[in-house]
Amino acid sequence: MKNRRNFIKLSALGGMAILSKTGLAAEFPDQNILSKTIPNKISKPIVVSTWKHGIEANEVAWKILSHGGIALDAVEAGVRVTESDPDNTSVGLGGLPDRDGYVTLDASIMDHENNSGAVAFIQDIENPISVARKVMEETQHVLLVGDGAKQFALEKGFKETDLLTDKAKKAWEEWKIKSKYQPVINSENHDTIGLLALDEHGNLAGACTTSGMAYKLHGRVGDSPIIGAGLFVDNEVGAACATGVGEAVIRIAGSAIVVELMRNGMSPNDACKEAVKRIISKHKDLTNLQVGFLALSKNGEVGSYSVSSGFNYAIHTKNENELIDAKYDRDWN
Ligand code: SD4
Repeated sequence: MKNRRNFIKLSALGGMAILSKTGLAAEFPDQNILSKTIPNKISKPIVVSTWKHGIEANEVAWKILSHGGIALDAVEAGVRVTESDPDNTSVGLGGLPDRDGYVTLDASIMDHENNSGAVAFIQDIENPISVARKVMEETQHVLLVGDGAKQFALEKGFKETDLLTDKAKKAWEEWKIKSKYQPVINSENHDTIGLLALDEHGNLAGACTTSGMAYKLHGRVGDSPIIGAGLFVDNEVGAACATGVGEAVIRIAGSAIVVELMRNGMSPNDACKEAVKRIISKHKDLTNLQVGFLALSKNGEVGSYSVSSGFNYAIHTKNENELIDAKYDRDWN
């Protein structure tokens, strides 16, 4: 994974960054690091999202937010860009399949009134986030899975699309030779997009969508469609999303915990760090374990933390849309 991502490595300092109350790093001699530090208070609107593909998603979300649009529309429109990108092998169309060759997608969405919708293990639908929104707005349910989710989508006018691109199929065929058809949980393919927005009206929303762990067992569902695990929004406090090994996130109710810690007074950064520490404390074997949390508070403060180095996120404010390296607990090596 670290080879695929061209992030600016903070080296050993990344895990030890100490921020003062003004958000300025207290003990970094390196000016590049200082210039990458996020100020604590950022005026709304603001949008943040996981990984490098978040830059493009943010652009679309920002167009909505900067014209007075609502956070819910922004988060849906933002992640649809990633879902519809055939070159992105970890979300939506072009996602790497499960070990049997099926592309199965998970997605969830939440608005500022705690309304939530999700789909899991859905196939042949390019934009599961929009299906999740329909579940939220047009049913009494929160989560639809598998064939039922697909049937619902088709009834709502979504069209059936073959999501397995030639590129993804080729990668799967190569994987089958090397892997002896074993499902692997490794450090690859952790590229879910989670996107959180605070609109001009002061309301939060979030969206999370993924093709999940590549070459997973058929039927496996990760954290992304589980409200409170891959995504959580509480308009009184803040929003959080997760990326990485979904099983580890589910075990600690990751995103709900981050929001709850923020409710109890922690900054988004400290809350993400505490959730990461909790994951680390619950896992004896940290080999290849990556989980990253991203959080946005009600007042527009952003924080992030990951188990291992390599996680980054995109943040769009009035000034710019830039990629930031998350702080982390340990280096891959
Ligand atoms: C999952 N959390 O299905 C997702 C994978 C992921 O970035 O985050 N990719 O476990």
